Amino acid sequence: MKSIIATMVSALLVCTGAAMAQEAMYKGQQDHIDADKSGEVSRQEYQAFMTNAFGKLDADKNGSLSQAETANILTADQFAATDANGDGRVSKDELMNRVMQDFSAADKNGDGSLQ
Ligand SMILES: [Ca+2]
Ligand SMILES: [Ca+2]
Ligand SMILES: [Ca+2]
Repeated sequence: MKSIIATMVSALLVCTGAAMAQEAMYKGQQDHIDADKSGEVSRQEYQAFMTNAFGKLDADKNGSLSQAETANILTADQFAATDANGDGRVSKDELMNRVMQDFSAADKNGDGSLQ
């Protein structure tokens, strides 16, 4: 059974992923997520897209995201929640951990892809 805190964290994760997906849709990048045009986004496709997104967001190419670099997609609270070790920067691992948890939360039937 999920605790209330776990449920709230899941809700936050979904919000962040949804915001990123919306951003991608807005920029006409949905084809980039569904790389093989199967009509579904697989875990691999999602991971590849988010890895690419990390590279684009990391404006100064220092390997981590500052709050300023994520200002368009993360609120201060979302940034703090993603910054697992609390060092004020979101590393690639921290982002990937979060978005892949988000993927799992969104994959309600557990088949490893999002329709
Ligand atoms: Ca696909
Ligand atoms: Ca950076
Ligand atoms: Ca961090």
